[in-house]
Amino acid sequence: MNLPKVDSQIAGLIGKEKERQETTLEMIPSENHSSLAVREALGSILTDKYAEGYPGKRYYAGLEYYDQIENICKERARMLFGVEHVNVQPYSGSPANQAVYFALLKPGDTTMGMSLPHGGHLTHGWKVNFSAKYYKSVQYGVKEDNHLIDYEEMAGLVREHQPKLIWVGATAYPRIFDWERFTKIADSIGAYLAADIAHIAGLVAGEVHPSPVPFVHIITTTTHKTLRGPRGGMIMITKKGIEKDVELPQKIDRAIFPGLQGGPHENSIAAIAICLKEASTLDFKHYARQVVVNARVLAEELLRYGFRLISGGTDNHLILIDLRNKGVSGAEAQDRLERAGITVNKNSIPFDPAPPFKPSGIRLGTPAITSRGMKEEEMKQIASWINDVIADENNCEKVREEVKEMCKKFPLPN
Ligand code: DSN
Repeated sequence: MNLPKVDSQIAGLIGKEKERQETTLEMIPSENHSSLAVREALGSILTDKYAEGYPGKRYYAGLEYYDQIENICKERARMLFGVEHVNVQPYSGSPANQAVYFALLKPGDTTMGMSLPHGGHLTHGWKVNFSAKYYKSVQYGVKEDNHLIDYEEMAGLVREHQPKLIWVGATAYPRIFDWERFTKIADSIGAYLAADIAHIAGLVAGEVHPSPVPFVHIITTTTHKTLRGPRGGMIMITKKGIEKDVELPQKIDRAIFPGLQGGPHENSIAAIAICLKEASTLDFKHYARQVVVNARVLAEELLRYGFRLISGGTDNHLILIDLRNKGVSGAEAQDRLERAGITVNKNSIPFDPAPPFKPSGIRLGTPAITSRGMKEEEMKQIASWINDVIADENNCEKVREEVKEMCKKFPLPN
């Protein structure tokens, strides 16, 4: 390793972070442990060049191999998800979504998405985000009694406001999306339907969540969550998308470059290509299945300990706990669990009476711990630790030692 000689300060901090990851349970549902091959590509010489433009149509010389890498990446995404066109240049999920708006709407046009406090994403039209400041945003949500998406209310809002673009996707929704229902609602007014599958991309690739491909026009995703790649983003156009608008691929490509971005991060694109290869294997299908099984077992155990779960459980990789009956805020729970070596995040719950910075819930998930090889037995143990720590903060230190012992048996991938 050269880094310690060049910059011992940064090398030291990276070393400490590695040790933190090795000795704690990463349970933030949007995070994962990437493979060594992915990280080798990220740290490769590909970080050195500009590549503005697209393969075969660049604004810089010397890009023979960059072109090949980007084409391989696009083709792998096309094959894995079964789509017609892919752009792999978005720097991450928010820029990908921004490009969809930029390609399809004019400022002031109406867009619709699930509201952030009900589990949606900032870029789906939440009031502090560009998506609500530059466009007229209408938000749908979940029902108060069962926390499932209120499709009827949404259909009514669609009829009333006639949005040009409708988003489906979430950061804290533990259930399956009914793509068919969304497509009927969007088609009834001729709106573009976009699926943001950032959280569930790995579950879709692993065939444990229904694919939106037959139902939506556009799909955006990050590449670093359940898909287990580097930080990055992709935009995909489906057959249905091309049938609606034959120019959609060009509109999206032009929105990314030159519309919003400059030079793509080709080291990330190479790493995305590797993660897509990994996600095409049978091993990955087993992984995705185990992510869901682990989340379900964890949810069942938490219910046994008297935790209230939003929607009563989970169908995917994440769980949202309403902590109000435990007398502990989301922030306090996040802090206690961190002290115990279990990393989760405080999160608003639907209809949360508490403010967003001190919400009533925590969000946790199984993608990263499943990448370490943990299975049902470990989920039972983790639920018991969570219960101990939320019941009494004096248990944090004891649990911390036990977590360390378990982590030794499940090293990080590679
Ligand atoms: N920040 C991501 C998450 O944690 O879900 C969403 O973009």
